Amino acid sequence: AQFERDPNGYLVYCPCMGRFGNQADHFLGSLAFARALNRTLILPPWVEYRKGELRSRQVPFDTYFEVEPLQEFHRVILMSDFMSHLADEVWPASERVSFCYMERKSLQQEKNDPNAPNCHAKDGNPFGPFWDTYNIDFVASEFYGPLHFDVHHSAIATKWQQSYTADKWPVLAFTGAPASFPVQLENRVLQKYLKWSPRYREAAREFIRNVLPRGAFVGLHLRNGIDWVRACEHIKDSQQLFASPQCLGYKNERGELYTELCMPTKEAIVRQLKRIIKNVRQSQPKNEVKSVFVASDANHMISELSNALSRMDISVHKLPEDDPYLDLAILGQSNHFIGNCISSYSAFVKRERDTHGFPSYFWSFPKEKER
Ligand code: GFB
Repeated sequence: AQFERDPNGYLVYCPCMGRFGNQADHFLGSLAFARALNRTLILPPWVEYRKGELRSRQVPFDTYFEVEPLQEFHRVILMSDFMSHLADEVWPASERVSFCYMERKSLQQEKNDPNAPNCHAKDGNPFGPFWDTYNIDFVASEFYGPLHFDVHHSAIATKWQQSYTADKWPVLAFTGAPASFPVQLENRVLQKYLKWSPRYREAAREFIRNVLPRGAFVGLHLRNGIDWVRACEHIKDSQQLFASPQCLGYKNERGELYTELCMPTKEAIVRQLKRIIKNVRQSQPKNEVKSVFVASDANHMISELSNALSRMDISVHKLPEDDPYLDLAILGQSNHFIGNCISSYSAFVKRERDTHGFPSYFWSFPKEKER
């Protein structure tokens, strides 16, 4: 049978924190966690937010990524497949328990609420819409603290298995991802099992072939929307911010945070891009850079970059319509990539490129003075 029950049990979670980059970090950690517990990972849909919409949208996992390559690493099943073919038998509605570390207060809850502590797994957006997508309601809550998810540095997986055996707890359903953000160093390599779906692979290939001029191209990620400007203010009082360990190291062994790492100036962007293009001209004269592809959430700087590069005969491009996933797929294929060290969206591209041995750089890194 195609959908045979896994006697070792299942694990499911809501990617309830952040947008795609955050969810991807969490996915890699959850995959490692499911494998350490030897439970099948139920592949959740990606949670997306559209302007003007009150409820998140749930996009099936395989819209963007293939399921099969993941099987090489560990057993996985699409959430829709699990719910329609296995849930009745494995996880009947009367036995659905939500897992959280400790009590989560409901948004409406009074201070001295007489009700028993609860995970309130469906409280608010995206929590409610996520589980509603599959008509899942919870009948009880389970607090798993002080267990945690760091399966690489402790025997915690065994403790999970002892506390929650598969026969008594066939499905562990987590309120949030059983993983850390940013992704643990040890789990970065799991990126190699995330392969773009044929639709995105094809779309990226077509754009590169039909729109970009023949020859090498540099991919840029410019993260500069208003949410980002605000987020960058936290640089001042943090050791790490979002994906910063990808360039500074997980223990800041390659330096401390500084503002330009988060918000490079326009001048610095142009300077660094030109320098990289010149370096490529010298080191790889046969594979000259002919164009630049810009991905951005806000300002693509198309005219500034076009002006700066016109004398080098290099054209600057972006997608005709906003598509965060196609942007990612194209950046992954560029000959050279410059991303934002703090952004987990850039981090996705960097990890994917690392699996292919493609070169990547970060804006304003290393720090100007130290270069
Ligand atoms: O992916 P994400 O968690 O990365 O969130 P960061 C940024 C979102 O902005 C992406 C859009 O999922 C996209 O929807 N976006 C960013 C882009 N860059 C691009 C781009 O080049 N092209 C397109 N089309 N869309 C942080 C979060 O975002 O932002 C934090 O990690 C926090 O949780 C902070 O919310 C403000 O890591 O960049």
